[in-house]
Amino acid sequence: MIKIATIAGSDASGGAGLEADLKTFEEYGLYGMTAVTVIATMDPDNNWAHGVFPIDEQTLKAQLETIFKGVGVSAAKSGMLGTFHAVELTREYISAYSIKNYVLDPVMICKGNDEALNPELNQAIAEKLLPLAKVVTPNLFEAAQLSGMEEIASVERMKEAAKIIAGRGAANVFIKGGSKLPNPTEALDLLYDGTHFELIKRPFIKTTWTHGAGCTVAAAITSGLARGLSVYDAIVLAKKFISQNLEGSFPLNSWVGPGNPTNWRKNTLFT
Ligand code: PXL
Repeated sequence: MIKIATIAGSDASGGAGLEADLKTFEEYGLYGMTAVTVIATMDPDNNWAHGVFPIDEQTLKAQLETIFKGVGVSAAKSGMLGTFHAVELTREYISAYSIKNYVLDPVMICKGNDEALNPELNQAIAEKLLPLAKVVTPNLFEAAQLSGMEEIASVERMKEAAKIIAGRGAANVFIKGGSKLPNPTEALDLLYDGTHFELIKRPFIKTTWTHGAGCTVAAAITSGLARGLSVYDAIVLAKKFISQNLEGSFPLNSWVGPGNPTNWRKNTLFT
């Protein structure tokens, strides 16, 4: 059995965070493990406002010992880290256990917020984790934060940002254009491997709420790498997976709707 881990927040509503990661690992036929960094909750009496409850350093370290020392993994990803000690411990374990297939999802905002949760934490993520990342998966906002650029709203600007982020140490930079680019009928993402740019296009799937798509894409890329795919092939497969996931998205309540990680089974993802 191929083993894989996520160092990420728990989303009590189940659509994002490590819950999305685990569901994705499962669909790829892998054995998933989790180190919980924060617990995110949503308040049904206050417009689904997010609460974030950090896990203390000792408890996080004990989880990482279990996973990396106690079991071992073929690949790992990190998502919402939330604290400086989570950034530092992630750096420590990914490097001490020489995890080559490490995917950094630099989660800086939750859907709907355009403010970085903590700019200093984002800088720590850039400095300590980019040099370890086989792939980093920022959206346009996160790419601006990681590159120090202002607004990114064109493919040319995405390329500029990708070069800067690669210069900060990431082996491959995968910037998700999403719905914020001028032509919203197309989901346009950019992969830069330090030498070549590759534009990856798929039809844009319009959903009402989608929640957890970024987590799912990064988890799917990590899963592909764990299975031995190249970075490019892992990304192309992850894009198929997220398209089918989003085609099956559904409402949880009037605020939020996750994707459906099992939806690909109805189609032919792996053919
Ligand atoms: O989608 C970003 C995200 C990541 N991780 C956790 C979250 C969210 C958004 O809600 O709760 C734990």
